[in-house]
Amino acid sequence: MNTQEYLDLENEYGAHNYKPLDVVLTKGKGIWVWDADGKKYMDCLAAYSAVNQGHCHPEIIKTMMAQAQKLTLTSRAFRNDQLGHFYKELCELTRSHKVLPMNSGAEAVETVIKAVRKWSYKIKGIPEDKAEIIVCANNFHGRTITIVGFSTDPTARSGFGPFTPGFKIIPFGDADALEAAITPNTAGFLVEPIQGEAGVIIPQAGYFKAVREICDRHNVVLILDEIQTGLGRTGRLLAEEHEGIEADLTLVGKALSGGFYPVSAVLSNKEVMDVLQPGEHGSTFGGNPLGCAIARTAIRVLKEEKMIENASEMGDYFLAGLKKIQSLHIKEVRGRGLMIAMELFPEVGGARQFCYKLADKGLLCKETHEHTIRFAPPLVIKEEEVDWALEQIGAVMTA
Ligand code: IF1
Repeated sequence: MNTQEYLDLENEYGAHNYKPLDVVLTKGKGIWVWDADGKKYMDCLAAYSAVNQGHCHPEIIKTMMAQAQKLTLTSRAFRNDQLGHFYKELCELTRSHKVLPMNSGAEAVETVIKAVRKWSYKIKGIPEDKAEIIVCANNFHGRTITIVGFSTDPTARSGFGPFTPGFKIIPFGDADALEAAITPNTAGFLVEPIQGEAGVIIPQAGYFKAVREICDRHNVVLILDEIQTGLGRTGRLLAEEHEGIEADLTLVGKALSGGFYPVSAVLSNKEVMDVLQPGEHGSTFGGNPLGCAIARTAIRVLKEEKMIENASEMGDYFLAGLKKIQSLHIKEVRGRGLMIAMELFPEVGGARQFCYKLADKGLLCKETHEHTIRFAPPLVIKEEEVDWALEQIGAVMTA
């Protein structure tokens, strides 16, 4: 089948809730993917950071095949021999006490909201049904009704109400606004260390130190959504390390499986997680042996193959290279590790045209909002490959 036939098939039978580039991918290996016509591209999106380990990582394939032939799903009505190991290895890696496994990122967010609300009633002593959770403007935490209910993006939320109450929105990067928003009923503060969908927005140095201190002083649980920033993307295992703080609760997903299978998790200290009693939360697939086995290998190769260090080095190199591109279109480049954004002047007329031009040259990336292009390749990218990417980006931006 050719590209047009695939597009026609999707358009006829699929819901139109996406507007993807018209590139039909059929194969991937490391940082490279191939389309239906055999054209090769560098993947500078990495499935929104779910394939940090590179496409079809051979070690993860091995684990997946072996586990798939043994046992895939038991439900949590019974135990399985992968879950405990997954818990222990993830706790040791992230210095957490307790793990609650789910599948998608949005489910991890929903899970943490339930846990924090319950903690606030049982332990903090907030009156039943009065808990408030503070979130930030321009957040992205997923697509469920509760989550889009506290989004400030009209496209994400319009037409989907009524929404779940109990959320308060403050500006991102403003510690005074957090202090001012806290009441005796505040249970938690949910925030991305770097706002991804908003366009890779990095807060000022010291913001999270101040946030940590404010949360401690008011006994407010600090929840970091590291679903996108976590697991090496920013050049550290968790983006919180750049800030010199530790969250009370951390959400991970995406790269937790290296892109093989939806696996997410809430990482918690003991006090919050212990409020959840049998029957109060769960998922048919959460903690399944196939997902756990895959995740164990996905986090092992991230460490063993020094992908986090590489993300730090290659991220600095990529960013420095982008800064050298002399183009009247570019307003700013910014990033941390391999989470990089190039913001264009609005007069240029949208970033998407450049994504198409880059695709022609064999580099896949995606605009976020109108005017920003995100570069976030798998963390296994090498220096000469960054050089090649910079050459293509330079050519397109200065043409
Ligand atoms: C889509 C963006 C990325 C996330 C954070 C939770 C979730 C996400 C910080 C939910 C998901 C995705 C989903 C994807 C597009 C995407 C995205 F452009 F919207 F912002 F990555 F940059 N927290 N992010 O970034 O995780 O339930 O999807 O597993 O198409 O919606 P999920």
